Amino acid sequence: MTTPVLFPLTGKRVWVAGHRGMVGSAIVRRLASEACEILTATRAEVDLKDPAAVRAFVGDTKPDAIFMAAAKVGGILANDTQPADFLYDNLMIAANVTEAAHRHDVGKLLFLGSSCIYPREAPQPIPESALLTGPLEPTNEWYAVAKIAGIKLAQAYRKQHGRDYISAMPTNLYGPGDNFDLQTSHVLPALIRKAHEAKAAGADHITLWGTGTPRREFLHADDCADACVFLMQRYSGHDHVNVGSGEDIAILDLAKLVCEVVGFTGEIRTDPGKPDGTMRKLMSGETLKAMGWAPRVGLREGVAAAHAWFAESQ
Ligand code: GFB
Repeated sequence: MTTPVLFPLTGKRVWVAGHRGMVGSAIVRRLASEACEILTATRAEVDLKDPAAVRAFVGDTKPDAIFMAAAKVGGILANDTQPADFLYDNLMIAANVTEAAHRHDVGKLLFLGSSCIYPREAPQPIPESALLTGPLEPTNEWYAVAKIAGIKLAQAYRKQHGRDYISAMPTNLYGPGDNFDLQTSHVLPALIRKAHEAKAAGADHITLWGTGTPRREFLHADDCADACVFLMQRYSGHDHVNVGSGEDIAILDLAKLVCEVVGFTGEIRTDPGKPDGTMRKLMSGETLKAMGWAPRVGLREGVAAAHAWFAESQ
């Protein structure tokens, strides 16, 4: 049975912070089927790292609800090489938006985190209760610490001020509008690009980073957006909620799937000189499943759609 709606979006003014990003744009697409007014601001209009600018925007536009989809994001290498940016930018964004929401009486806020908040050696599948039970994965601890602070901000404003601020923790996401830059992207867009370009160039191989043995769970951005809208409407609680697909795959098997979808038949090589990161981070999706939510986009279908989007954008 699906959990009832506690916070209807009908007639509400809803700010999607980060509406140009992959997740933010998916939330905007998803909200098109709700009778709400969508508010957006570009980075040039409001710098989310500037407290006064965020406060002024929220005061002027008076949203009823905020989806916090804005973040500095990137793959394993970007996280590992720009720790100050990943920590500072994400801390500032979380703190500024949450504080401005409280000051201007925004009724509901959903903060979006990441599965990297969990300890490196967390039990698999990872329950929400594993948060802060052990050391983090070093390649992304800076981003993880900022995202943990975002969860704690939502909980603190709930506890001290009675605010209905909640958090969702999505797994590794992919989809249209993803970052396909090979140095800074996540693995899935990187593999799509590598296979696509190798096929076009008639190359005989592509090379993965790391050993290919780590496992990752992937969720399409449209499923993530649907889960965020679901939680915004139907969840009110202190604890963050995992948002995943419930299945993971080894990176080498993912590469094979991508090559099949793209039509690249060459060799797949590995590069153990590049970091593997955490070996596994499959989340438990039981909380959200028990509320009546399920993902819709299968991995092969989603990869094909992401590849089509990439090919068209070239
Ligand atoms: O997606 P990814 O960069 O991030 O890497 P994480 C996942 C796995 O894919 C790692 C391997 O084991 C990589 O070594 N991989 C293989 C590749 N080939 C490639 C490639 O060409 N590019 C990339 N990027 N990876 C991120 C965190 O961790 O996940 C962030 O750094 C965030 O903080 C995000 O949480 C969701 O899954 O390791």
